[in-house]
Amino acid sequence: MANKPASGPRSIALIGPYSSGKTTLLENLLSAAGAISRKGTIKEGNTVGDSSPEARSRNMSVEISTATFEFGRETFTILDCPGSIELLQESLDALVGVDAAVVVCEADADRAVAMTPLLRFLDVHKIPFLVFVNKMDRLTTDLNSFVSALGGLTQRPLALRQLPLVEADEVTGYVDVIHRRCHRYASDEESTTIDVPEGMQADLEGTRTELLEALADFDDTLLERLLEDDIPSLEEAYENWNGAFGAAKIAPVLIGAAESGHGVHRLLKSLRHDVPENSVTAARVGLDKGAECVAQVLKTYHTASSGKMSLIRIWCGALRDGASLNGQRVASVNRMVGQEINKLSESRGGDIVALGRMDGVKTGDILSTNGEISAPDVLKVEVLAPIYAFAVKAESRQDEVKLSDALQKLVEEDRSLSFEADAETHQMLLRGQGEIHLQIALARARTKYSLPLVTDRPAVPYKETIRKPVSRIQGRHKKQSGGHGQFGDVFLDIKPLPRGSGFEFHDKIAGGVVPKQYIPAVQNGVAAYCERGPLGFPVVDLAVTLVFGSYHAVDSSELAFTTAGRLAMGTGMPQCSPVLLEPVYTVHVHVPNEFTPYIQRLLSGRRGQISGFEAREGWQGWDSVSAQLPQVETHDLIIELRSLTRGVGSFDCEFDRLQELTGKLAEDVVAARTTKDTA
Ligand SMILES: Nc1nc2c(ncn2[C@@H]2O[C@H](COP(=O)(O)OP(=O)(O)O)[C@@H](O)[C@H]2O)c(=O)[nH]1
Ligand SMILES: [Mg+2]
Repeated sequence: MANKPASGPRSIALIGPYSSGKTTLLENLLSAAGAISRKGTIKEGNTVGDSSPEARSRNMSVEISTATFEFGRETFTILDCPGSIELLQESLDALVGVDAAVVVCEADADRAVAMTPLLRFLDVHKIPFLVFVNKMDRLTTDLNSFVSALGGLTQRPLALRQLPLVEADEVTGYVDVIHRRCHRYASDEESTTIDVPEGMQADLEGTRTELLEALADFDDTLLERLLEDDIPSLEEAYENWNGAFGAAKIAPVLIGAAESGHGVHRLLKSLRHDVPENSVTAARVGLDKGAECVAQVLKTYHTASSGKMSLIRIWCGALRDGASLNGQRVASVNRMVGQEINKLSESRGGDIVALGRMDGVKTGDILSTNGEISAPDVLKVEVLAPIYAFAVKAESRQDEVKLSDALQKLVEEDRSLSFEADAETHQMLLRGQGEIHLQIALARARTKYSLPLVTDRPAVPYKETIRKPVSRIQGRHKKQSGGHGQFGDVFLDIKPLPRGSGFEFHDKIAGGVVPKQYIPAVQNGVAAYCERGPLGFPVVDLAVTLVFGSYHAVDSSELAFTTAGRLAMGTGMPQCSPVLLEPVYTVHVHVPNEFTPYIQRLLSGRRGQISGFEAREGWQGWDSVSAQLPQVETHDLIIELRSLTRGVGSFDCEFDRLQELTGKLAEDVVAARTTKDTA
């Protein structure tokens, strides 16, 4: 094989489930490339990735770490993405900006389904990827069944590029399917070549044929030759391979054990050979033309030492210090390696670099010298809808002002995080993708912004209404304690209205028994009462009619009539058979259809009324189950949903209506409301 000329910088994202070994793999790639001399480990907490205190304390990646290194005269930037499903937004935002992805996973067929959201995203956005099956040192399951389970989740055929060499129940190396060569792993070094064992020959030829057939599926010449038994040469197979990978038509599967460096050197060589260069990727996304510098923001960081940093992918053109992007001067162009930030004087197409202090620039933005280029569809990433929330407030009252500033920064760093004051409960709500996601945000608020927060369960905005009418209820306010007295006297009819009608006030005073100017005051008193009814909640769906009353020429006043109105309500409402109303949401739960029956049980168990289920649009093998679910049951729905569906289930929901709540549940809500008041 002829050596290719050195190409420009290329970038690769490491993605895959939590704990599959991505951060370990990054460390070992850096070591294999000679970029670091001492390898860190997750256990010792000294890897290049995961350098933030939140990551170290949890032993998991909480945000993207980047590392740039040289390998054989070529520059690679690796983005080590967090694997937790709750931190998915980070990975999606970054994936659109890389030349290829490495899906790092363990050979566990049962857990393959957890990778559906990522694989689907790679397919929709036509991003080249290869699979690195890690932890082959723990030979617990069957590689073939895993690969076929994974293959069912992507439109692209998966092709085993290596077969494991098993000696004495251990994977000690691999057979290269294209080269027909066998390699035995040598610790941390390039492997040694040995003869392909006799027993593996048949398997090797079979896998090789499968691979060629997969390639022939979209290459008619190759197909014809295969039909005529004209088997192509190694060079031809190799070239086909490369083009097919870069065009996102096939996904190679490599194996190894990152922790011991096994298969890592081979992976590095594959990346060098197979990952498309900038010109190919930029053409794929349609940003390869013109002399302009065009870039995209993949991630925003707020660092302690250098302030805001926008990690960008340069699609085309060159970028120098002092240039302008979207009308803003670029203050500094930097290389980020873990926590280290180093200034660069220039960068070019294919580079991933961090720009300092670009105010007003957000993750996902397309930046260009003329500021007029908008994102092509393939580069647009949807922001995930929030599915979990905490009510938050500053631990100390003096920090209230700092609160919104810190939350603003957190939200800038992570688009799937949001906060707002709830209009009805007046709580400040921090929303995101799950409990871990929000806990990480809270830990950051505490450490990075010195803002300790306390959390609470979000309150449900219960309401109440009445079921029976009453008439001519009197409210009489009279005070005569020397000087100017107070006098107001009203009679009200109160009656329930249909759900959703709100509050109505009518005036049926005849003969001026309550003078005109006092009527709005009565209405105000009634409305003030309705802010908190007999059960302790805002009252809705009722009509109140002022039917009679009396006044005093000297002592009557607006205030006296407001009080009279409120008194009449206080007397009348408890006689109207008040009832609690709880908000009910329409929810759509999305799961692989093998889980559909569990979800129906889950929703029924949460007082849900299931309205049906159907195939989820655009998601092969998935269902969407629809139901009406009380709001209080949506709060931690995602936690149980994930535990029932290997982490992949999700839902969306919207307010539908208020519904009567009676019995023990209602009593508990009212009791809790009363306790809160007296506490
Ligand atoms: N047995 C074994 N364990 C590994 C291997 N690679 C990583 N690990 C371990 O798997 C755990 C998760 O690794 P990490 O790199 O943090 O995974 P990430 O969440 O994908 O970044 C750590 O305890 C690693 O030591 C491997 O090749 N073999
Ligand atoms: Mg990690």
